Amino acid sequence: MKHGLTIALSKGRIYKETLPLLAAAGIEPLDDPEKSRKLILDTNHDDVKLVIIRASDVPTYVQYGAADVGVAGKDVLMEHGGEGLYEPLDLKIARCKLMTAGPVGFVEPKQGRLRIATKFVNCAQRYFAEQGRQVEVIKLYGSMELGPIVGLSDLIVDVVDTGNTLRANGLEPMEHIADISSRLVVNKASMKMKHARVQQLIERFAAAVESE
Ligand code: PRT
Ligand code: MG
Repeated sequence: MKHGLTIALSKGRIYKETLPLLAAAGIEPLDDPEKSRKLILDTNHDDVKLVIIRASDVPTYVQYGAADVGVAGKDVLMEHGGEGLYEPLDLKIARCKLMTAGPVGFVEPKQGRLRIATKFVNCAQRYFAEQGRQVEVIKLYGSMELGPIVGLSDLIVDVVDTGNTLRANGLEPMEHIADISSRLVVNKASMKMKHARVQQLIERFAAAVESE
């Protein structure tokens, strides 16, 4: 949108936890993305729209200006690299940890390359390279927990909250890579061209985060 504001969000936990922040900024969606099949939701403001997309696509939409702002997990941002984006605010929602995990009692072999299954290929490569560990990273799009069970990989890199999903699959969290929370991201051109609008949103979100 040339004027107005387009906000990119993913369904599920990010949408749910962003709703109160939007409300604090006076923005109310007119539809529920969990019930509607619409990909663009109107709001109580004619010129404010929400686009509902995959969590991992949010940085791309904002980078290319298809959305002016968005909410994305730090895991997704680390993996994307953050080109073309400002990241002005930690929203402190959808918190979790990026970790390595492996079979309970796993002992790392002294020789050979570890195989790591993950959708966070760049994060995993960077983490192990920084430690000078030789690994082979295998890209998956989901259900990483299966990797070690079926012998696809030794370990996985994934986000962990309670750890229940790992335990249910005979795995345990091992090494902590990063603390994760969701961030407000802003397209660089929108930050200039729609400064007043974007700044107001940042300030209202910031106040709502503070009061939590
Ligand atoms: O589902 P899709 O493939 O479209 O994308 P996504 O899984 O990245 O989206 P979504 O909505 O599930 O997650 C959005 C963001 O929420 C992530 O990018 C993280 O920043 C954040 N977040 C916070 C989490 C979790 N907590 C979390 N627990 N994302 C995923 N999980 C997974 C976890 O990997 C496990 O498989 O949820 C499952 C349950 O976690 P446990 O540890 O409580 O069992
Ligand atoms: Mg998911």
